[in-house]
Amino acid sequence: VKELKLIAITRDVSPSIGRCELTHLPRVSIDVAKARAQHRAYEETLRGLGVEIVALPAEPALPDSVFVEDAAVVLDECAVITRPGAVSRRPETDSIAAALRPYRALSFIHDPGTLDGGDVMRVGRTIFVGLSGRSNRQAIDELAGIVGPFGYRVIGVPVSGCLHLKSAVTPIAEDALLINPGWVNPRDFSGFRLIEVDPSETQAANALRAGHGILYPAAFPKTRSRLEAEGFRIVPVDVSELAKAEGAVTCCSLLFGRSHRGHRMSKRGVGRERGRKGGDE
Ligand code: CIR
Repeated sequence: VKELKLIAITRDVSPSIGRCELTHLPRVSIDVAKARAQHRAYEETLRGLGVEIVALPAEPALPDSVFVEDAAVVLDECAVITRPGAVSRRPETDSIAAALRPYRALSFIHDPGTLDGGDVMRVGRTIFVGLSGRSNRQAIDELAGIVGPFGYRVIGVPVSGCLHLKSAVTPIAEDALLINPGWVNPRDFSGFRLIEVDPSETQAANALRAGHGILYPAAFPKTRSRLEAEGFRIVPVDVSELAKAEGAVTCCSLLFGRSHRGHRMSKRGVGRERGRKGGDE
């Protein structure tokens, strides 16, 4: 089988990251230079796994803009530009829409919907969306309307105790999920092989599957051992500075396959965006 080239959109760490949104952690000072160095190493690690990096310049006025995952949901068939739950993060989406336009037809989430990409987990043709402090039922319904025609089933799942659905559960194989059962109900994911984080490593459920490897924070050795014992190939990355901003490994990239169809060439593409209205987008 010929493999699809993977692309990751990333964005440099904002110099204002110290003013990031915080929900579950106390504010501590973030070393911007160190955060940048770790972010570059993260990009390098993705490159090592065969991923092409499309790096956007830092946005000095947008503290959380390194966390590009929250601004869009990219599927093979389309990309959905979100409307982030935190008001301070809404201006992040314009530049992400511009970066995705060469690759995908775009659709948009509208007021009163709010959606963070960190709440959206696709496994096969199922898209789980966390009902968190950031994402609401209206956005789930709107997303379902956009992706339903492509054959996706969208399921809202309650999340409590953490920021996003993907703080609590992430895919590590076609049929396997890494999960913290304290923050989501494992019964919402019946049918999957579930691997639980080590109970002493509550933040450890966020892993990023890329190519043949799984990018995984160096901070969680016990859960890493569990994963390796189950045969998963772990590629550790040190993301300690961005963790102070409540970021983990999935949130720093938008990872997708280069479209087979050559979206730029297709008549359905540029200039025929669905649901683009004026206003707060
Ligand atoms: C926020 O609260 O929005 C940021 N400080 C952290 C966002 C992390 N995003 C993610 O895990 N998808």
